[in-house]
Amino acid sequence: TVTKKAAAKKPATKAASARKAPVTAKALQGKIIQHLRGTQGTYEEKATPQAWWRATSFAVNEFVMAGLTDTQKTHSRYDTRAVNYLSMEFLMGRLLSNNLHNLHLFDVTRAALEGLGQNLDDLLEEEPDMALGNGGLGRLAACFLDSLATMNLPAVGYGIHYEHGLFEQHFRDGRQIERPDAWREYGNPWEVCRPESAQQVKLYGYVETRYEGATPKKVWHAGRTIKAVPWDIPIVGYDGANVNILRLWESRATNFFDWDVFNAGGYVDAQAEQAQAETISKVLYPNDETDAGKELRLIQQYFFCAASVADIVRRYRRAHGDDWTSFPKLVAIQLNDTHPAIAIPELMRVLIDDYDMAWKDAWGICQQVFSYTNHTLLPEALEKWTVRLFEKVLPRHLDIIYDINHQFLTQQVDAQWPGDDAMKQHLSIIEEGHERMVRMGHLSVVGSHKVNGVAQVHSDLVRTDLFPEFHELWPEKLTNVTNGITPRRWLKACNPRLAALIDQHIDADWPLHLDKLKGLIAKADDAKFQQAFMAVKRENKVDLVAEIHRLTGIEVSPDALFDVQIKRLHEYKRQHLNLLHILALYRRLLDNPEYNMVPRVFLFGAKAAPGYHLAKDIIFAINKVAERINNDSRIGGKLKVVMLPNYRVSLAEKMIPAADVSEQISTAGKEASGTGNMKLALNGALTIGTLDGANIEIAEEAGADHCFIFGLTVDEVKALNARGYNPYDFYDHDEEIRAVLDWLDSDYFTPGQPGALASIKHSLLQGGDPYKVLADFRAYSDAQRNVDEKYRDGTAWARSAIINTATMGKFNSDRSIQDYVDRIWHLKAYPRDN
Ligand code: T68
Repeated sequence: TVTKKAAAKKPATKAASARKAPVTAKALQGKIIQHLRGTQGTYEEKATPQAWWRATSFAVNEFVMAGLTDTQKTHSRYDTRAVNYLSMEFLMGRLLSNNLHNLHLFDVTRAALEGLGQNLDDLLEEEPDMALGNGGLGRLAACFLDSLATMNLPAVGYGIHYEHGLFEQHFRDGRQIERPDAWREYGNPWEVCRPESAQQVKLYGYVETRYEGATPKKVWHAGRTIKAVPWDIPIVGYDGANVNILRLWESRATNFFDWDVFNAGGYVDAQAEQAQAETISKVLYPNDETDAGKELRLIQQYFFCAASVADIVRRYRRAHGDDWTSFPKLVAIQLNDTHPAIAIPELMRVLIDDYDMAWKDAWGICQQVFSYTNHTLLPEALEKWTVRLFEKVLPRHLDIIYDINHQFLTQQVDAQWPGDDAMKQHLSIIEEGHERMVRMGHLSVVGSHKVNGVAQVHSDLVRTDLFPEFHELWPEKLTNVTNGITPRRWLKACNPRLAALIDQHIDADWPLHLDKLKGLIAKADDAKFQQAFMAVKRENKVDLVAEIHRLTGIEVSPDALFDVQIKRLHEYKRQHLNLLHILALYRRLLDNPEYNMVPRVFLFGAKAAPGYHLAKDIIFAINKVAERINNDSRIGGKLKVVMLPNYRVSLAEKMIPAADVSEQISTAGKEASGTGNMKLALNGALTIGTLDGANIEIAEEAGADHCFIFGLTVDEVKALNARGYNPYDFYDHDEEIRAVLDWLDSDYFTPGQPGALASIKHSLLQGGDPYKVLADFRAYSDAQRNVDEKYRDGTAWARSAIINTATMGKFNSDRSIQDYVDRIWHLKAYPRDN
């Protein structure tokens, strides 16, 4: 065993290792063939592309697993402090390309496959996306895992092994159709099942109070027990760094089925219990930014939190037994939004009920261990559960929450605001009303030592608008960690041409030290570099043109400006503002065929929550407007509109490198951060955006001359709301706004179906335009005019594009993780011994 002192001597960083592949092409060929024959049971002449992809993944996995073993040995040898990242969502995308890049195996694998008559790019397309998330929140968790491994930080991601990830999106006559996602229908070469680490999770039942010793003891008699089976996905750090794990829990029935019922002839009944238990990890809820309050969702949350807490406690006890003194020194638990907040009362329950710890000690541990990240201010996304549901599903946890709340209100709140009952009601974890509710946000704040927002403006609003009294009570608790993205996936792997160009001009270790991109600023005025940079962009656009054609049959020109809006469909993200502007351009072109504009392709990618009707109507409208515009010969190909189906991580990887303009046009104060904004700017797109979320910090880094900022600010939105916003002011007085809204309401875009697109106009007028689309329209249109003008000046555009790439170093997720380490987790790096 190694003493703490020895552990402290461990170097915190390792010099970037040689960038050499750990294997020759010849040896790798041997491994691929071995897997093709030995694990896939096929052979070269017969193998399908699927089988080649699998065999290649298994060959690469040998290196992954070696790194995993070394890392785990290192962690256990030094008894490391680790962060446990609890998240309902991990939007991993594909793993092969990323693992190849992070292991420096990409080129050698390409060569090995070439020798076998296979093309690596084609095989990469065989891998289904791991779409176990909705959007930014889930993708952020995936980027963070990449950074944690790369930075040699001990970390485990905990989540749910959904059988079906986010639905597959199709369009039928322009409307979104959902189909189940079946990412592991044929197995997944990266995951390892760990039956030895399975856990039991209890649900339902009742709580008995036993009066035996000095203090009464609560005993939870659960009504059901479910088995949680872990699947581990190795997370490969960049450049020979650690391999951490993402542990995803699958639900199973505790007994395969009830033999008594079965023997009595009730085969179907016996299976019912199994089916019910397995429902828990069956499917990812496809709602972003809403809270539907469904029983199954609460059970999903508790299921993975209980299994994860049990696993964390098991790992700790393996080294420390019943001595809990080191627990808060070795364990940090990060709650990715309030979805895993139930882990707080669960750890309390384990410590108190299972290990007989005193309340005060258990609570002290919880507050040291937990921290919480807030990702939204939207009221409809702030989670609340009815007390009634809690009582039924988690009766013991409701007790514990009451106790936490009682202590909090009578001690902390009363000390700060003596006798102020209104304040108690306001801050209580329990919301009073005709139906009493448990406020998961309040529980998370009370139970955590740190709470962070995800961009500066968002964190400021968390302090001033969302939790001002908590901020007054605990001035040190609320902090900011601006989001980031991994430059390995979002530049090196997805944009190999740009990565190669960058390699020629700055140190090749920029994927570890993204600030080094600043070295490109000196090249921004260099005509040759500008040419090379824009040549890369153009080649990426040519690739995307082919993909667009393959997916939609629509032909677009790579010489047009590519204007890209990719994100979940939500009113606050304002895809309909983009659409109204497209309609305005179309109308200007029809009015005046000479209307002077750079040919432009408007590209969209977006899924709508299946129950979010207006969002689906906006998708339908975009598709219908696209159909009409793309087939209108009168406008001379100056305008094209394309909504690509089934937007997901792997499609983002194709669209982002080809984007000229990045649409970040949310209503100020609504987008907590955004991360697509960072990916697009890093790949040389110019942002047209509002002063919202991380756009503000992007504009600060790139400089105002290299973005197109427009629209109401957070304060102006507030002021407008305060004096009373009336969208008719704009409809009545702006002729163009009126014309395009009326146009949408006609049957121009939906021949024979008048009013098919009316819901959008309705929401913007009678609906009160809650997201201020009309108020920002004119400013947006003017900003788009500036985009157009700048694009005509190729040199100015190239210069700005280069400066965008050069200045995005701040948005490396390694920097975000370092902020978490410094402000919240206080972890130390442990490069693996090998
Ligand atoms: C996003 N949130 C924020 N939520 O909208 C975005 N919500 O501004 C931010 O950049 C990103 O988080 C990362 O911080 C989400 O993506 C969800 O997907 C979600 C899912 C379920 C329930 C609530």
